Amino acid sequence: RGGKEDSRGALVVLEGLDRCGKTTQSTRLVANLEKLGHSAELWRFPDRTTSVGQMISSYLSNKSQLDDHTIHLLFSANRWEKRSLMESKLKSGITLVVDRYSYSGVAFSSAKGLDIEWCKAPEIGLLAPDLVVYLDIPPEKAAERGGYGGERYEQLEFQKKVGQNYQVLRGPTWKIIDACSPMEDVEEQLQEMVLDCVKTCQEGKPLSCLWS
Ligand code: NYM
Repeated sequence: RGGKEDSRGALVVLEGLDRCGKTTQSTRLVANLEKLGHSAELWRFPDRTTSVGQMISSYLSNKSQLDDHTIHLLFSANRWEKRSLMESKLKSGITLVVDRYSYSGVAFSSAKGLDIEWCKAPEIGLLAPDLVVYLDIPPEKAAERGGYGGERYEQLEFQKKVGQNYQVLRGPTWKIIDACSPMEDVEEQLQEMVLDCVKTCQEGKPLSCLWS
């Protein structure tokens, strides 16, 4: 263990409330990693390009109605359909920066009142991130940022519940960044955390599965 043959890319996940800056930061992070000579890709969930993703997209834009359990399982299926590609990319040395993952799945669905353990169950066996960075922003501040786009869930009261659920999910692989800091400071902190994580994965840290 730790030899060159175990070297792999890192699985880095960015989480946070809607409008916390995840998309901007994950884009910048990937560009910075590439500049430093690392191979990195930006991924996001939901991945709206697949047929499952299109059902999710239509639900989010209120074009279709689905039972809460059903949409939860579709979000999960959307991660499962990408699992093997994710594994092969990581093993080929590519670092994946993922904008939302299982924690969004659990935090948003349980905010509707679904049992948290029930929400976690279909996520068991997906690849566990090496690092989860939570961009922390008070829900009121997020709501002020240019307003919400009008998709389902983009409401203050709902986001408050999501924020509480994220707190319950926080574990040892989580790092918190104050998302109200200037954009450049967030970018710098994030990059430092990620480079550290990329190094341990290059050195052969084994891949593991959720929930661990
Ligand atoms: N969302 C996202 C969920 O409810 N469950 C999930 O598993 C994931 C990945 O979809 N409000 C919610 C969170 C967002 C919405 O995400 C769309 P984005 O990052 O705005 O495309």
